[in-house]
Amino acid sequence: MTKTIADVAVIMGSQSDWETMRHAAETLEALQISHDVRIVSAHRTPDRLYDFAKSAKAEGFKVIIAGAGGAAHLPGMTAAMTPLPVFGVPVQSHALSGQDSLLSIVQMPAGIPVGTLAIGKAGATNAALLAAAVLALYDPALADRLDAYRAAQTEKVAERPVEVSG
Ligand code: RP5
Repeated sequence: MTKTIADVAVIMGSQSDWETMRHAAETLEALQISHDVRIVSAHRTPDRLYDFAKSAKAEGFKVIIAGAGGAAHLPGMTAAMTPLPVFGVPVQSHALSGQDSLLSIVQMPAGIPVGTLAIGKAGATNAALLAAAVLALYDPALADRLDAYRAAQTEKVAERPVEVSG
């Protein structure tokens, strides 16, 4: 297992999840939050999952973002093996448009929490923002960057809609 010093681990079940999870990584990048991105499949690489989750805290990670699709047990299995906060991103599946992923991740029995975000890009982006909010509690400079990110977002919203031709 690769060792990297980073605050946030972004893991996903498959290379095919990257198109969604890249939005988490890009948002972390925009906020200058150190992160490490890995493919960890709960069913195809169970030993890798075990090694990652068991050592994540000792490696120095503070928050884990886990994205998966279909029978998406990656976030829940990860949360079961680490005391770190885990945010789950349901990746949009072909068969059921991500509803399977969403329900698999959100319906954790009481005792092991996974903070579950929206399906797809919005969820990946918001997982990064939620990770940022957690880290910002103890990092005033990051808190300022997060405030600036939100202010820039607010600035972009026009007061009135414009006509769109077509
Ligand atoms: C899950 O199965 C992955 O998280 C992915 O969303 C889905 C499909 O994986 P691939 O068949 O594209 O590798 O494990």
